[in-house]
Amino acid sequence: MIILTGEEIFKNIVDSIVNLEEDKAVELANEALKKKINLLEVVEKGFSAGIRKVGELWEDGEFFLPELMRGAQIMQKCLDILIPHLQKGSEEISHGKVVIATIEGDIHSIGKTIVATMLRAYGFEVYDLGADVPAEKIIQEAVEKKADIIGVSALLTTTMTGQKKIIEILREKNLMNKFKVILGGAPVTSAWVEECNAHGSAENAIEAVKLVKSLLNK
Ligand code: B12
Repeated sequence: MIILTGEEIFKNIVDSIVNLEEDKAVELANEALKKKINLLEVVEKGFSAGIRKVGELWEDGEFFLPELMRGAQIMQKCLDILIPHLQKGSEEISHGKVVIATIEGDIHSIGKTIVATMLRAYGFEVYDLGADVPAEKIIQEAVEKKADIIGVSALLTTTMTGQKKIIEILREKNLMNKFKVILGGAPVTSAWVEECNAHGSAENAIEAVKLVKSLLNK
């Protein structure tokens, strides 16, 4: 029997996603659980790194859309195994309420789901509205749930404008003082956050937790 270290498992996970090997990816997810490897690292250094590599191969024309979709499917299956364990031991008290969604026109949900999971694990009450959600709906939910934070994900340059729209609507409705709005997704830059007049952005789930904590003084 070969005993793998954490770093070797991360590399094998990346390879299993890039090679679209579902059985192997699932086996490695279970192995990481069994070995009690830091699951956030498993997600970030393993599965997320793998799916981003698939994205690069697709951009370079080495992969086609069905392969990109297959990679995402395998990643989702593995996340379904890991997420309940990431949430285990979550703090019971609520440090604040977060409404999170991927903006209208955009079906990318993987990163947003990881952020929602980590926020829950750190004791925030999270309402995940899913993907392809209209700006008006996100605001309506935030008002109804009396959220402290609105988190908006966008992975496409064409849907990023929806992040700005959220803030424009909040301003029109005089609701800007009720929420902190945070943005995320690969194309989001600090210049974009500034242009939108948002309260911040985060490159990954741990940074998102730190950002939410600092915005709520936790
Ligand atoms: C997987 C994937 C898909 C999957 C999505 C499956 C799913 N259920 O999510 C599928 C196959 C469906 C897909 C479809 C498409 N995709 Co796609 N996809 C990707 C890919 C390879 C990875 C995205 C991902 O899951 N990354 C892993 C996660 C963990 O990272 P993340 O999303 O960045 O999230 C992290 C941070 O950004 C941050 N974060 C994320 N959200 C939030 C929110 C908040 C509030 C905060 C604080 C932080 C935060 O924390 C997360 C955790 O670390 C990217 C490439 C890339 N490098 O991003 C292309 C990519 C985003 N896709 C792209 C494209 C073009 C498409 C399609 C238009 C393709 C097509 N022709 O149909 C469609 C879009 C359809 C639509 N209307 O949305 C382009 C976008 C180009 C652009 N500049 O706009 C990319 C960049 C690929 C490329 N290199 O060209 N895609």
